Amino acid sequence: MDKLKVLHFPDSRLRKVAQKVKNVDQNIRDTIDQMFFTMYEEKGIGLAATQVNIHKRIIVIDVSENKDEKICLINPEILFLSSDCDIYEEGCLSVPGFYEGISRPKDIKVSTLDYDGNLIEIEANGLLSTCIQHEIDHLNGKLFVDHISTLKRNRIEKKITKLKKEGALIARKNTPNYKSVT
Ligand code: GNR
Ligand code: NI
Repeated sequence: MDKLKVLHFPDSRLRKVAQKVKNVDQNIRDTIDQMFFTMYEEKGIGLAATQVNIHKRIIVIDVSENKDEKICLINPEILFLSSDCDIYEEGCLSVPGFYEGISRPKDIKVSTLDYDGNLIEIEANGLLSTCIQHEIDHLNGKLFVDHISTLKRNRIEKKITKLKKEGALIARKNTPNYKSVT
């Protein structure tokens, strides 16, 4: 299977709002399989279709230690967000090498279609809650850096742009996606 290319901030395609999936057919399931493959290869705990330039409302997640608990969300809708928040150190495959503490609602409830096209509800807290919110943001063209100060965001944008120019960040199929920033 081929790894999909992950777009990097500040690519404007990361700002597109993804479209609802009309039918969970074999084509969609193939996309989901490729997204899981890409997410595991890139050592991410989640991936939104937007990040691989597919503008459909599809998310894959695996926050388990043994990488054996696949969760896929299609057309997710937030039903509940708690008023109390939690801060997690967030990273993003589209913002490689940068991490910031982000405050988000602690507990959430979402309704979503699953891999088989069945409508289900998921209640989440902790890292899974954070991850689902981070991924739904992607489907709406939003990134975790939008939750931090403009000063910090601009600094990150400059550094990533510079690394790309130097060729230190190479987004190509089947190659390591980036060298870490030290
Ligand atoms: O791999 C990832 N780790 C992560 C850590 C804290 C909060 C969110 C995430 S998601 C991220 C993968 C990614 O970019 N998903 O869109
Ligand atoms: Ni992300």
